[in-house]
Amino acid sequence: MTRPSLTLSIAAEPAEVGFDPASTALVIIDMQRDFLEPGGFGETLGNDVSLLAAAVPPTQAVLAACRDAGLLVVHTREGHRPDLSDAPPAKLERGEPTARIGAPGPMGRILIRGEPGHAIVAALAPLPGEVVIDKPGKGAFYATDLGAILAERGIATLLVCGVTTEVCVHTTIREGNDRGYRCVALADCCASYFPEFHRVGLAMIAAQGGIFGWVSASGPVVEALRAHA
Ligand code: C5J
Repeated sequence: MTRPSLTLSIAAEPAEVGFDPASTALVIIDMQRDFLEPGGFGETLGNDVSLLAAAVPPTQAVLAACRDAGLLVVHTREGHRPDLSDAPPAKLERGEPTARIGAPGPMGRILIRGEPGHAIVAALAPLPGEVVIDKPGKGAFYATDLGAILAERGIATLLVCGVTTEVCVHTTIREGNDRGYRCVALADCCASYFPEFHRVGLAMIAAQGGIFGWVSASGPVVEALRAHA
């Protein structure tokens, strides 16, 4: 049975955007300990990981509202197989040898699936049954079954949260846009180690009439879903 379509409207840049909860997925990109907590991949690259913390509470609010409204929830994790067979040399050879992907760290081997650092932070932990996509690249579509899962559920719109704005969030929105999805970045639910990159990264999405998406925020999504409940 097909569900009736319902268009909710939210304020966004460059213009208001509509979405039907039945064909919308919340996609939370790489909210992993390796990026948000000290001792992980982000810190080994020389970053101040505390800069990402601000995105967690608004993402929690959107996640709760989406769960209550029955939206498809997708979590992604960047990481590699323990034997590194899915990690190209060009990705592995960057950084200090003692702090590269696969090297031991305080939260286990850096960016390796199954290690403590690879897990999603406790505040945003997936519920049993939610989709978790393990991705070897920056984009969530590359070398994953995300596209097949979204197609099977008839998804047309992606509400995108996560870290970092200009790397994995941007790459995923670009990939999604090229595949025909309406992609909406939720600004306060995204973060970067470089506040300027966060600001400019979001501006790039919405510029030129929304060249590859829209930018909104947690508040409008939560309000729209709560009003519809
Ligand atoms: C990075 C990501 N920044 N999740 N990964 O390497 O954005």
